[in-house]
Amino acid sequence: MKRLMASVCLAAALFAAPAHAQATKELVVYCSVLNEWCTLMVQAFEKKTGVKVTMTQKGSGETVTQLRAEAANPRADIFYGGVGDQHMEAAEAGVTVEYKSPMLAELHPWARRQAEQSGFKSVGIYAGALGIIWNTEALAKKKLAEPKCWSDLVKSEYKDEIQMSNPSSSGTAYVALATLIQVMGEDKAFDYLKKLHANINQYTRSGPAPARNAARGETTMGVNFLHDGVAEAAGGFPIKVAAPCEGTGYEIGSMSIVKGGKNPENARLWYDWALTAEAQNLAKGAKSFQTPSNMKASAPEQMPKMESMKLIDYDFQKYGSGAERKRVITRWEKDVGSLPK
Ligand code: S7P
Repeated sequence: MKRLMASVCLAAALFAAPAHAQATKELVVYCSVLNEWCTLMVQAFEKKTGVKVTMTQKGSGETVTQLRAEAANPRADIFYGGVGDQHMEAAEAGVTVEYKSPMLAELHPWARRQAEQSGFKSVGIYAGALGIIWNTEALAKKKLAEPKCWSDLVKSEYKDEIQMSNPSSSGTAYVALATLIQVMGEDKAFDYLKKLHANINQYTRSGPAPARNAARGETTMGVNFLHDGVAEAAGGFPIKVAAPCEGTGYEIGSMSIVKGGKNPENARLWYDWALTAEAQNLAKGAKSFQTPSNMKASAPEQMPKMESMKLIDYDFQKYGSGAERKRVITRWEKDVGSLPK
């Protein structure tokens, strides 16, 4: 009996011991930064680790919807990038898992706060402020003044000149709603959004789309994260950006590990590496100019300087809650989205 037990234990040890050696060589990343940045990250990680990455790029709003839908049979290992509120929502919905990376100590306090507030189910990888972007040539041709404030965007001369994304699909647009509510108070913000509706030519599905469309002359102005406008300017398009004079909100772009992913070891490998200065320095090579969360990463020259803007004390805990998000978006759909044009 003793001998039998010994051989059972030995067999168990043999199967358990090579867990590391048995680690998969694959990783599935749902990536919510711009496609060029996602691709650079994947190439660099594959080169460094030999792990084969399957990457799908989608905005953060759509990614959270997908992660929820796949919860019973998760396909992804990592949710990389995208608006922090959406990562908070994913954490609350139980589709991501807690992980305390040894890299946390190298991060700015705002990135660590995102980790703490999500119960360590996500972490900040970049920050970026929301604002107004415009096509300088289109504006000059139409003899319109440069917008500087939220209040400018509702002026009648800007009728049909503005795009913003749709909060039902876009995390960026949700940050815009939450920002306006925090700047103006909720009822005034909704009055404002109704007036703004008259000047909107399209609510786009994805957050960066208004900047892309303005760059190509398909709209004159957009409500965007400022770095999305700067990315187009760096691509040679006539785009300028402004942080609204009344004050503006910002995102803590984040990252999370998906619960039930098939490659948890590689997920942690990606997570730790993505928090290094080396990985974060790749962003500027893809014309992504957010503020990096690693204190040792170099700030790109084109990066919108958040310290020179009037930033609100954005309540990430409140606006990251699924219930609040649902309430605000439902009100927007009812009071604003359903209005005739
Ligand atoms: O990388 C550009 C960027 O604007 O896209 C992210 C996000 O996926 C936008 O999601 P939505 O399409 O749902 O608005 C932002 O985090 C990031 O700054």
